[in-house]
Amino acid sequence: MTDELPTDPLIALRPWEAPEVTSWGRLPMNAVDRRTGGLPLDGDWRFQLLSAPDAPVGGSWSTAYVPGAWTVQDTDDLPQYTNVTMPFREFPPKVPAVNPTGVYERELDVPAEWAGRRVVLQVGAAESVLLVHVDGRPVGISKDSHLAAEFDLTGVIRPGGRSVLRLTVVKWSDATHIEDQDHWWHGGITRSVLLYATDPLYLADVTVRARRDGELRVDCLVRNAAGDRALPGGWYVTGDLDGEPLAQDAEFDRLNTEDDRVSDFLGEARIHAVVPEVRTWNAEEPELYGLTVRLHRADGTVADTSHHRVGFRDVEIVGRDLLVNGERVFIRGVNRHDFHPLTGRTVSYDDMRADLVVLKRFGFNAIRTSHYPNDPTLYDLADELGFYVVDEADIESHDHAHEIADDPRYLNSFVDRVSRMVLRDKNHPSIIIWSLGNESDYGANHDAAAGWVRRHDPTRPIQYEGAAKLGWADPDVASDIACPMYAALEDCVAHALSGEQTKPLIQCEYSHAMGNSNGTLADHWAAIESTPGLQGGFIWEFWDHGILQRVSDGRPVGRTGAGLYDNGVAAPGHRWAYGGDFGEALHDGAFVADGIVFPDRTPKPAMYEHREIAAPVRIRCFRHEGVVLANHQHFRGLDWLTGTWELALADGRTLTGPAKLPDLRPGETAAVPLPFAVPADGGEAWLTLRVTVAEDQAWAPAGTEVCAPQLRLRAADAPRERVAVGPAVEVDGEGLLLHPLLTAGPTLSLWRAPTDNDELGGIAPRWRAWGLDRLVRKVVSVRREGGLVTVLAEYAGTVGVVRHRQEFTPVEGGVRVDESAELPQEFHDVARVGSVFETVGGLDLLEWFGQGPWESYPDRAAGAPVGHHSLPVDELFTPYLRPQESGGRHGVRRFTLSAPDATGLAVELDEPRQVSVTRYRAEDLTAVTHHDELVPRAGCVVHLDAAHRGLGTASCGPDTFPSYLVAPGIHRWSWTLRVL
Ligand code: IPT
Repeated sequence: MTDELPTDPLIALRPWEAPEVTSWGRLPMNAVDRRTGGLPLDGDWRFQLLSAPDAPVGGSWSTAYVPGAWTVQDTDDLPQYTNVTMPFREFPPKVPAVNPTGVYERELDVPAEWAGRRVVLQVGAAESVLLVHVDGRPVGISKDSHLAAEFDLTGVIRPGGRSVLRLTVVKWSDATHIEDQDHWWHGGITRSVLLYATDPLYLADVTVRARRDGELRVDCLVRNAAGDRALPGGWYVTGDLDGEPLAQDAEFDRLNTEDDRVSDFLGEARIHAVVPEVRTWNAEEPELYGLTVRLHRADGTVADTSHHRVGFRDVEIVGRDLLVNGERVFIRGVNRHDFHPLTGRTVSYDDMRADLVVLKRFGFNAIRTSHYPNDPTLYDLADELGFYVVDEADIESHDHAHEIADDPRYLNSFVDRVSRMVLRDKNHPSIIIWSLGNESDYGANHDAAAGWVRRHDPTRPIQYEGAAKLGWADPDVASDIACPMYAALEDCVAHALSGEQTKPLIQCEYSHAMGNSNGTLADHWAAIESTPGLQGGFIWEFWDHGILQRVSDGRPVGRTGAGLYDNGVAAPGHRWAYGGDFGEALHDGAFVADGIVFPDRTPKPAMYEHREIAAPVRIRCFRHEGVVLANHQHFRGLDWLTGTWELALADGRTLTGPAKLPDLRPGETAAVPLPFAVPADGGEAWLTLRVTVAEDQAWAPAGTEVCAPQLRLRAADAPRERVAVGPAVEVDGEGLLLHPLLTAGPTLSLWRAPTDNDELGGIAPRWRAWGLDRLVRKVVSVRREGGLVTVLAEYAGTVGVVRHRQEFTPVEGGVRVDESAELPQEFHDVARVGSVFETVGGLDLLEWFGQGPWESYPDRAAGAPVGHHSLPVDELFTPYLRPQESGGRHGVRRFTLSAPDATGLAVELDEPRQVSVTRYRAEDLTAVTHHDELVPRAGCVVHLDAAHRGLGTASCGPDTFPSYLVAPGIHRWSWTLRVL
């Protein structure tokens, strides 16, 4: 830095500490989509990273790839993760003097054929202030890190000539204080850069409104050379829909043009048509029409063209219901960030499509673009694949929310960000709600932005959690939706039943997916589907934001890391980095890993829970009608689906047969025949309808399973009596069972490696205080009587003692273990009560009759049907980024653990129990912080639980429900161990 005032006016202005400067020289945002080539400027640029925006640019350049954050491109400015806390101490609008600033430079060869045309530079996204220079001349400034900025370069560059384009990106600015979202901090140009040319006479904006009755209105704004030249006479606009000219039926109005002399520099025109027998758009059947709008010169030649995909649909709020095409649709939503484990923020078409395909396959129909406008392609894909979108403006002032919401210096930026989002995205049928931002308190700046939207786009409701929380039914706040975050289910239900509800209640965030989580999701949906006034919500969140990191040098791998991960796990020598892993002094740890998919988009088990809860087809049993099938969709028939019946019997048999789904409209039900007779014998019987896609869908090939609803047709037989046969079992001096296949006999376990919910919800610290992680076992007595051996032991914690009794009875082929544990009142809420033992190595296959095949827990067991399942032991464990309790299976009746030669052990449980078979002891999991540090044991660690605490969502939001807690008092359980 020098003491002299910088000569460059863009630097001298210090726009990075001037909130009232939202842009300079930037063109108005618009929704025109020309889809014509232009000149892509993506690729390697000359690059240097300065320590501050006013530091001199040196002569030594490296390269940086555009689009991409420099924080993952081998610079010394690495990613940092903080949630609410700002990464620096300065108060708004100030920022630290040390302020990483990337200078990107490249040559621009401007095509000679652009002579006479208007030339525009588009920078897709830059974080957080963009300064543009061409050949050293200042051209513009832009803020708003997740929306494009366009600059008119017509008079600045010379067609046929070569210019030097410099984009300077300042990382910290006044805008950073309103971009305090909960994800990684990065810097750079994170979306594509493009140079394009238009005719001097051009479409400045196109607004499409298409209603479900077929009415189509297209409003066009027309300008001449950026509005500084008068419009030529005689111009007009035409349009066609799916190739059919709209002109014949269309009424064409040229408003405010030279005819009435209202304006000679801004042309306004409207195409108005009614499409007969229109195919309407909804998330289930996203019917789109292709609209082309053409601007003609007086001689009929085309000056400009814009392409749009139109979905005819209505959104309205009637009473307390949000209606799409008159239907009260359930919002099965998720919050989605633009995230990628290699690039940080930059996402490709293929990535976004893959995101949405996964969501569709798992029953989601809605996305909140948390917490900023997502990449523009996301909305095209949402239109095409069928999602309801809450489009959210890039405003989160979390750490200084209260001060900023009413700060007039930030007024411009609030209105700017909300209005630019609406101007860009207004033509997407998928967007049904505008959101004013996230976690920014509520102030006059929000009302100003809401006022702008209400005037510009009266066709969609607005939501803003910060306003709604002042009163879910308050008519005076800037939110048409009651959109709380992490509200208690009972409060939502109470509100809906109170008679006071005036707005749809759709939680903007609920069911926090951090680690092993999403307990009680089924309870939420049971309430939502049965309580008028409740309409759904958006799970927090889609991604675990783990950045792929080399363990050797701690650096992000960057763009070239494809293939260095698989199935949710980073390749050896790599790991998924979370907060703190890049040496950040200030960070929020693993809170950034809170998604329902792993960083490589591998679904977590909770996804299957969601899939089942969202099932389009449900079955139930009526004694007189037999099996009844119901269509739970809002718009679609069942013709796109087919199915297979599966009957699992406790005796090991599984009968299958094709299912013909009846032709049902939404909401209809019908009795359906089974392709087999249910055998009179065989014990407990479970009927599953495996529903698959009949014909290829845009998001799933034929054969993809979409749900597997299940019914119990017959309860289990009464348990067998215990008959002692054979010699007494052997126990050691400590009263521990000796068995050739066990390396550690069964002991009592009250502990699990705390989940993120256990830790952050405050339960695990309490467990540790009680000493549950280090209970001290003491044998009280070992009694031998007949064939029976009874062992009494005490397990002492810091505040209480648990009395544990084991009775070993020799039975046909093995040993039966009857256990009881008496928990004192002091241990009133523990992780589990059950047995844990360890096996010899080599038993690598688990086969079980119970819920599966994926991981399930007492309050997350709706998506795992009962049946005969089988998986290698190594695949039972879910590789949560921060190791924690994992791999459980709910409702297990019996299992075998076997070696390839079919030797091994078999366990039969007295009733369906929570079981886990992994390579890790709980303390192995708590000893490390990342999955890659785990060293699997040769044998298996087996837990059989009489009771296991639900998972809940307490890392952010409500804990599990009382019915899923493990209470004090006496717990009893029995199991039989046999050798195969
Ligand atoms: C809520 C935020 O909106 C979201 O960005 C994320 O941080 C989430 O919590 C937790 O992961 S805000 C919370 C303080 C209620």
